[in-house]
Amino acid sequence: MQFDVVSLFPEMVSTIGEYGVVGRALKRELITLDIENPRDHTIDVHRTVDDRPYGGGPGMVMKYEPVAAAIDAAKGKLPEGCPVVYLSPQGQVFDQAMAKRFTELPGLVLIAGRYEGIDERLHASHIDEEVSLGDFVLSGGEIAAMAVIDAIVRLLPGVLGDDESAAQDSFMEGLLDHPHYTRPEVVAGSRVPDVLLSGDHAEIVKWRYKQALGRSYLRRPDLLEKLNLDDEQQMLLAEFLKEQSQ
Ligand code: 4GO
Repeated sequence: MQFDVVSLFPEMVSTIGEYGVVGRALKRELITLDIENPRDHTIDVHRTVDDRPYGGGPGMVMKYEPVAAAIDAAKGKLPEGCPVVYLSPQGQVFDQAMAKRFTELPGLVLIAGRYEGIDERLHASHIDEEVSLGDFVLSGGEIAAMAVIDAIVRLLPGVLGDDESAAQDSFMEGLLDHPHYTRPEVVAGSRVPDVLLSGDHAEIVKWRYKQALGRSYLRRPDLLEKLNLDDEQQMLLAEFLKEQSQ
């Protein structure tokens, strides 16, 4: 999959390609990551990318032309039919389902805004989707674009190794993760749950699933609402709550 990010801070964005899972995917040529700086698409001597807002008020707005030219350049490098996504708190909220949908694409252009954002007219002419990481404000779209890329790349076929991708067991989908433990068996007087030391794989799978259900119920009831639990899941959750109260 090919990613192109439009950003005034290209070095900030390229760091995601230097570490971990995304770094490995880049090295193995499972993805490409390119960056277009609107400043390289200015034509005035001052290389101006921002200007004062019409109507007045504080802050600056990213100018139409340099951003439009940067998007055009990015699209020119990618296959036909790669959508252009603008990151902002006004967008549709990003989630795992959206990450999955994006993995079907040959590529993605992500626009990282700065200042008060981009000239509104870019939405009609150049932008296909507006996406938000959640209800908070960042000083730039770069970190949001990097998060979206990370979430997509780890879902691409062949990116995670066999042991890493166990975390994608489909029956855990839509739930919070279960607790994890590693050596030593006792730390600060706290023991690893016996079941995890039992070697009974079926019991361990069941325990983890029950924990995932229970944690989701307690911390994110909105997630469970969406899942419509069947009888067996209801029973496991009831067991969790009973054990919790003991
Ligand atoms: C995205 C971008 C928040 C998000 C942003 C978010 N803030 N919640 N700030 O995903 C326009 C200029 C948007 C700064 C950008």
